[in-house]
Amino acid sequence: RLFNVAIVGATGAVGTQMLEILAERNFPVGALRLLASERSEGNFLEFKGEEIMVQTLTAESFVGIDIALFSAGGGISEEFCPIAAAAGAVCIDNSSAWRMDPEVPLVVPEVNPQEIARYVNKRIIANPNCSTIQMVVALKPLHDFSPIRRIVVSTYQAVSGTGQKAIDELRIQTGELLNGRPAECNAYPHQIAFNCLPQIDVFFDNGYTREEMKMVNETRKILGSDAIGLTATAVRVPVFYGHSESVNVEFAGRITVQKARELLAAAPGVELRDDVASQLYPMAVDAAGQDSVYVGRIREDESCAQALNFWVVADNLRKGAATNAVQIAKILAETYL
Ligand code: A2P
Ligand code: 11C
Repeated sequence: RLFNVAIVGATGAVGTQMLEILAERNFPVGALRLLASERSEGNFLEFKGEEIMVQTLTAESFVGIDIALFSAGGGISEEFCPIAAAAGAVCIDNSSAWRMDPEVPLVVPEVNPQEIARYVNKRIIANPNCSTIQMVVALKPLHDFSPIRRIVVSTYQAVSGTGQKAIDELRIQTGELLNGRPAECNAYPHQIAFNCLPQIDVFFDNGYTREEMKMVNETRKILGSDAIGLTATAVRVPVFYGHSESVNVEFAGRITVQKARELLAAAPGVELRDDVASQLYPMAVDAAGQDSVYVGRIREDESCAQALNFWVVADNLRKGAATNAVQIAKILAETYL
C-alpha cells in the first residue's frame, strides 16, 4: 500500500533532508505534498527525479494525507498538527510543541518503538530534540544492562540545528572575518565563526537554557524513568553539520569499558569508533551525511566507581531529525496504518 505524505517545512534544513531520506529509503509514497510559507509558493523541489511544486500551508493542506511530517517550528506545529489530525493524517512532529504532552508519544525507534502505538490518542507522534536522540540511542543498551542513576552532558552543537539562516551566517561570517571585515550577527546574539556560544535557545529563570532543559525532560520521558538525574550544558560551536557530546554517566552497578564496548557494538543504530591507538574516535565531519550514532572515547570515570565517560556524535539533521522521523513513519505505516 502507498501512503500520501505531506512535509510541512519542506524547504527548510530538516524538510529537505526528510525529502531525501524518504527517497533513499524507498518509502511507499503515493501523493507527496510539499508545504512551506507563502514565500516558497511555486518553487520546485526534486523527489526521485520528479519536480514537485511547493504549496503554501493552509488549513486545507491535509485533505487525503495519511502521514504529515512537520518541521516548520513549534508555532506551526501547535496550530496545524490538530488540523492535520482532524483531517485524518497522523502527524510526526519534529518541533518541541507536543513532546512533553503526556498523551503524545516521544519516540526514538531504537529505544522505545512500542510507544508509537499511542499515536491513537492525538494522532501526533513527537520526534525528540536532536541532541537528546543521539544521547539516548547510545545510553539505551547501557541502561538496559545497569540502570542509569545520573548523567552529566556537555554538547558541542552544529549551526544547522538552528536552520538554514544559521548555516548561511557561519559561512558568511567566516569569509568576512578572514577577509578582515566585521561579522554581522543575526542568527545568534554573538559571532559564531571562530567562537563557542554557551547558549542554545533562550534562558529560563533557573539559569539553564531551553535546549538544556529539553535534554533533561525528554531523556527522562524516552527512557521512561523520572528517577534519572541529569544536568546539561549546551554549547553552539562553529560546525556546519553534526552534534558532538561529552557524556558522563553513573550506573547502579559497574560497567567495564570492555562490557560497554560489547553492548554498544551490538546496539541498533550505533557504530563504535573507539580505538585511541589509531586515533579513531567519532567526529562531526565523519558523521555528517550518515544515519548512525557514533560512540567512542569510552573510559571508566576514575573519580567514580560506577561511571563511564564517552563521546557521541551524529548528524543532527539526519538521525537527530529527519531520519528519526522517517524511521517512525516506516514503523507506523508497516505496523499500524
Ligand atoms: P519557507 O522556506 O517558505 O520560509 P529552517 O529550519 O531551515 O529555517 O526551515 C523552516 C521551514 O519552515 C521552511 O520550510 C519554512 O518555509 C517553513 N516555514 C516557516 N514559517 C512558515 C509558515 N508560516 N508557514 C509554513 N511554513 C513555514
Ligand atoms: C539546535 N537542538 O541544535 C536544536 C535544534 O527542539 O527540535 C532542534 C530544536 C528542537 O539548535
